[in-house]
Amino acid sequence: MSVRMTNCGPLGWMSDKEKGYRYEPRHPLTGEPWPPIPPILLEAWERLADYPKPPEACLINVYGPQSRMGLHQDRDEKDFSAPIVSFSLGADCLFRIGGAKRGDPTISFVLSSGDALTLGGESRTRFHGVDRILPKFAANHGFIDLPAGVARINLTLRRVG
Ligand SMILES: O=C(O)CCC(=O)C(=O)O
Ligand SMILES: [Mn+2]
Repeated sequence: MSVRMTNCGPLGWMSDKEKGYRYEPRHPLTGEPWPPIPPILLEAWERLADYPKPPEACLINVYGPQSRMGLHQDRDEKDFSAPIVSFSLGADCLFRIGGAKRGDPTISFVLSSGDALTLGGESRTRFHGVDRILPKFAANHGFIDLPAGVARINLTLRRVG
């Protein structure tokens, strides 16, 4: 996978050969609980999610300049009534979103650092992905100081259900 992942929050999304994709309360290597979700993200969820309970997971996707994420649906959560709230940091990317079926028409648009995107209601299970990181700011993302080799970070707040 070209995107590296980690988590914060009570549950973290992970995968291994034995059990596949799932949410787990602990880091698979350290056995430690994931760190808490930063208060600023919980506050953003309260403003954007229109959902009465706090997020249970924050998946952190770490993109290099060449990383991409294929078209997929987020379906490992039981509770589709809660939205997924996504935040972008660092380099711009070309984000693609379609319909409920893989073959449905898609549109693409740029997500920039500081953008928030909510997938809720009938859009909760739309196919979506990241076509590519845009070269502008991919190597030098200006005001945001990311580690070497990291172009973009995406944070998604989720209810697992
Ligand atoms: O990086 C993004 O903007 C999308 C991430 C995503 O779709 C996911 O983590 O399921
Ligand atoms: Mn997704």
